Amino acid sequence: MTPANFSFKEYQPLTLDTAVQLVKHLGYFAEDVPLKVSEIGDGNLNLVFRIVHPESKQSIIVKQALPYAKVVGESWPLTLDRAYFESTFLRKAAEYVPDLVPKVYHFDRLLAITVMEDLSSHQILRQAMIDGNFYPKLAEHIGKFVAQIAFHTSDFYLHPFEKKQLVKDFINPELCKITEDLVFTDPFFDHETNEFPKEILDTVKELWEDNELKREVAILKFQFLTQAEALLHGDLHSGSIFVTSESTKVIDPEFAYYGPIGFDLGQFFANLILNYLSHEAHSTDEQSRERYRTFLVESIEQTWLHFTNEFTTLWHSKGTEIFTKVPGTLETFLAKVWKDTVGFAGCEVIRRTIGLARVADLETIQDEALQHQLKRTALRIGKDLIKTRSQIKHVNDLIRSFAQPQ
Ligand code: SR1
Ligand code: MG
Repeated sequence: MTPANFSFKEYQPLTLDTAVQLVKHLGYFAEDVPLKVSEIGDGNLNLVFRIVHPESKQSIIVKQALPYAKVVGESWPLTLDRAYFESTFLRKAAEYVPDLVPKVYHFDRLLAITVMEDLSSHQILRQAMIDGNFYPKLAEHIGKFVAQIAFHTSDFYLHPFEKKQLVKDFINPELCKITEDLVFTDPFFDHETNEFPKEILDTVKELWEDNELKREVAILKFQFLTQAEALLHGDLHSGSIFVTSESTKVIDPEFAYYGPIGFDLGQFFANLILNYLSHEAHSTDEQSRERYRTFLVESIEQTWLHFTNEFTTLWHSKGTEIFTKVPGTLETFLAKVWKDTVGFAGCEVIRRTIGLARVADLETIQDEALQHQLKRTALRIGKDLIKTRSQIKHVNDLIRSFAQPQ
């Protein structure tokens, strides 16, 4: 029975009961079957319900945007439109990389809900990396994911009218503003959203007083604001990736918008770098630490390699823009993407260390002295990536910037 106060015609946050009623109402399960339901959302923003038929084991996910940011509370109102951006991105991505995203079964803009494939056979990459698990296909999958979506939504491939229509469809001002503030602004000033142990205040102050750094961050922020190169996921950190040893699924693209291609790669690399640092604490012995760090370093190398190979193949086989035929144009463009990737990675390393929405990789380290030391190291690495990105020409230079004795 639908409670009298619940209507599928106006927005209301779902409860365990109404989530079940909804999937039955939509016809995914018969009215009379008993279902198991749990709220499993552990992200910063949304409700996520997993609904299972205990006998057949058939299961489904209902994700609903809340009208505020869950990580902060009702004092931070947030548009429900992000559910639209998420489902629209997932459907677009499925045109090019169907195996790398969850299937969307149903979207309702009014209720801000997406009904989608249950991926509970997978694990969130962030925790999986903290646990030291290996994912041999990760680099290939993420390189392919970024290259396929970026190329097929860029001016190198689309007719200019079609591309500009997509740019319009993905004008996502509220979610972009979060990134503009939390990634590109607040961490570089003494702002109330920052949080860090008082023991590292001296290092943080150095960062706030570094005007050369701030001028470079300003350039990166304005690139984020103005360079509509391709459709981006917009929040490609290790909490937005589900993995098994064979499969990778990119989730949570509610921050999707048209931006500089290096932003997605930069966020991904930054989160691998932070995990690399955190293994100073999480690995139990030197040998396993070295082995795991080798995996992380190779994942960065291979992601860039797969990205460039895939992008290059698409450029030559499907490029429609006349300048794709001019020798050297591709190399110049990829060099630009690389430089941006390094700079954006630097910003992400810094924000995940001292800003809002920090990462479990560092936050869960119990040895406080070690945690503080690693946070200082992370700030130094982030700063170097931003300031010296023009000299970091090759993926090996990037690796040298963080994979040296600490
Ligand atoms: C208020 S949202 C905080 C962060 O969570 C999301 O995953 C994004 O990374 C955002 O910056
Ligand atoms: Mg998210």
